[in-house]
Amino acid sequence: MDSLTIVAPMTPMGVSAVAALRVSGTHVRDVVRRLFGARAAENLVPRMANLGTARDPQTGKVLDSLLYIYFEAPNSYTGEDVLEVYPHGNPLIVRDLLQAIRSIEGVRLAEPGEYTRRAFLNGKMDLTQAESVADVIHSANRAELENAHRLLSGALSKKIATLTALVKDISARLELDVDFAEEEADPDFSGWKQKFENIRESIKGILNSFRGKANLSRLPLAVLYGAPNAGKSSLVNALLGEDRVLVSNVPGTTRDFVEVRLFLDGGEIRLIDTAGIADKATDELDALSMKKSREILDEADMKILVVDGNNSAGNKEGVILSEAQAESKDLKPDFVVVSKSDLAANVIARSEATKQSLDTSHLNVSSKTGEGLDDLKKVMNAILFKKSENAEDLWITSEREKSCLEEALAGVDRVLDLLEKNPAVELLAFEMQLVRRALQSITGEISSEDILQSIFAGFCIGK
Ligand SMILES: Nc1nc2c(ncn2[C@@H]2O[C@H](COP(=O)(O)OP(=O)(O)OP(=O)(O)O)[C@@H](O)[C@H]2O)c(=O)[nH]1
Ligand SMILES: [Mg+2]
Repeated sequence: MDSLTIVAPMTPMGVSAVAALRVSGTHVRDVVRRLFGARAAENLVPRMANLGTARDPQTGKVLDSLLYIYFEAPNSYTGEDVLEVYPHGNPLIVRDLLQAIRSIEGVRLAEPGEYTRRAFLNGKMDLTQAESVADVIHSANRAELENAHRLLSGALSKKIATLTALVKDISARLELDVDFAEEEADPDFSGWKQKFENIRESIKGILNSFRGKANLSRLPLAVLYGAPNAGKSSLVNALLGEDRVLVSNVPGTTRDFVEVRLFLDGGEIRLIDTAGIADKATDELDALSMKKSREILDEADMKILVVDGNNSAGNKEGVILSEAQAESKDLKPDFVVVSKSDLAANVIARSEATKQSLDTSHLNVSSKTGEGLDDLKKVMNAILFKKSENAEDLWITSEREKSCLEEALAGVDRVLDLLEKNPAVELLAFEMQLVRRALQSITGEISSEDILQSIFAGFCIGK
């Protein structure tokens, strides 16, 4: 990869109040001069917001009046000279501005992840941090995001550095032993074994924390199901706070399942409204709808059974809930919503037992008055975003880091195996070196062009 100055938009190409572009490299001052004039370039103060009029360097045409900030190397994201410009968020302006900057000699469009790649190459962050930048951007829930922030702040780097130092220290002593090997008849390995066992445990601990990204970015899925007319679609609308799905007093209104996105405290979820499931299908289409409802329930992380609170003989809590039980014999719900609590002038809506909501397995809800909706969201949040036991938990998400750790672990296993056999010290030293190199490649102390290429190719443009 060359060392030209790079430019890219940092924000998506759409209409917004403000957009942002970033330029990084040795030609940044030149870019300021060509866009904003010689005076602007001379008066450039690092880290100060400037208001200016950007003009096309070729034609002199005004592109936009905007804010820009200059960061002087090495005090910038990439460690190079950086210019950030904040035009109005009109895609036409962003394109023209991008074109104008690209046309300046020595400047080209940035590749995906190239800013972060340069930040790594200039020692601004190590590889575990660079990889976590993508996690910070793409985390789909709060727990993931918090972990990504811990990785970005170097929590894993620290663990790996401690391990590497330990391995280095033992290696150094081994090499000393290799030098004096002739004098010593039988080196004593007993103390070392424990040290390696400890290193093995630490590596295994980090390895076991691995959670694949594919799994991480999947949004949790809640599915509403129940008898026709129970009030499922009304509940979706009430949870969203808008009339998104069709509601009517005709049973069988919802035929195909409808999916919406809902924001809970812990993050975004998928919420699916299904066709009512009756004992008997009224026609072929009805049978098909019910089959689909059952299929989607198989994928659910949380099955919410909606029972009609206004449609039960006697309206007794016991009756409604036993109905729910009968209904759910083959589809065990994770939670039961008793709907239409505004209508049910009944025991269940007034019952103290059901009002202590959160720790019970059912809740009275009215889509009309909003009763119980907040509590329902809390329950959904608790079930769909299970809190990790320890707020300080750290897990790795990178396949690359995982395979480096596996390599290190295999090396330590070989060392432990050798130690059993009273080996030649040279052999031990050799294996230790492999372990050290595997650890060093996690943080990128050792890296190759191929590795960097594969890491940063997955980033977005402008990051
Ligand atoms: N008063 C009152 N009526 C409700 C409430 N929720 C739903 N309803 C009414 O109950 C009827 C059925 O509501 P829907 O939301 O369409 O029921 P559904 O479970 O989606 O029904 P299907 O799609 O046919 O399975 C409609 O007439 C709604 O207006 C509520 O909380 N209070
Ligand atoms: Mg419906």
